[in-house]
Amino acid sequence: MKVMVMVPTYNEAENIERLAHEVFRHAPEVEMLIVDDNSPDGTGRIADRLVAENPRVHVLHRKKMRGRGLAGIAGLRYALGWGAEAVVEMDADFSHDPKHLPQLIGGLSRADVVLGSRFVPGGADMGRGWLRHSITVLANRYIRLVLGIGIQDCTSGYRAFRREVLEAIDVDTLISRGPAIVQELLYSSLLSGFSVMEVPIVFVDRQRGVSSFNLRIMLEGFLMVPRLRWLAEAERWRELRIG
Ligand SMILES: Nc1nc2c(ncn2[C@@H]2O[C@H](COP(=O)(O)OP(=O)(O)O)[C@@H](O)[C@H]2O)c(=O)[nH]1
Ligand SMILES: [Mg+2]
Repeated sequence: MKVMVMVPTYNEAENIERLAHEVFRHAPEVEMLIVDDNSPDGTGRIADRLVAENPRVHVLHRKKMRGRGLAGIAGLRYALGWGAEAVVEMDADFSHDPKHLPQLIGGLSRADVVLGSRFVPGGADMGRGWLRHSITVLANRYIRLVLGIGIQDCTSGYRAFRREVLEAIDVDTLISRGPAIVQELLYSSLLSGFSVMEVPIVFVDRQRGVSSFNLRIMLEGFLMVPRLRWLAEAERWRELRIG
């Protein structure tokens, strides 16, 4: 199976080279795509060097409006254009341990989407402090309630998708510009009828670099959830009327 591991980066100069090394150590058969948003710390230049050194590394330099969601959409589009049969999304900061890659990719023989989950038996959310941990726990409860879905870790950005899922969703129609893309992609997969399996991961806080998370991102994510539900309900009504 042709697998592309997509890593959005913003100021990950201290992580990206070691991450590439670890990704290929645990999953030598994959290709890796770095989607950099013109990071001021020179992540993009390091990515260019990695591309020159290793034909399995690809880089996408985004220059215009930055955002985790916009970068994700561009990366997914690139991966599909390249011919990926499966795409894995992961963060660059080692919160997502590359050692879980074989489980995520292997799980695609049993489900259309395999989600690295902190909240199933064997999973954990380590070292982030009570505030960030509580935000994640509450966000998950809120998302489950508003979207009416039974997923334990709706905000985990470490997951694998079969190509068919991304084609059916049509990544160009996704509306999140920021990290809410994580919930949107998950919800769209479920609405399109694809199966989602959660496998345990141990999430650890980043050791190097700084998080992009802030109040604005949190509020945007909060507001995006009812908007996604509303759009889905409107679509359902439209189909009922037409059907
Ligand atoms: N391309 C791109 N990547 C981003 C952006 N914001 C965050 N990221 C990446 O998304 C991943 C998760 O971001 P992070 O700052 O660790 O957020 P946190 O894990 O929620 O604290 C990391 O790989 C970041 O480098 C962005 O605006 N553009
Ligand atoms: Mg992080």
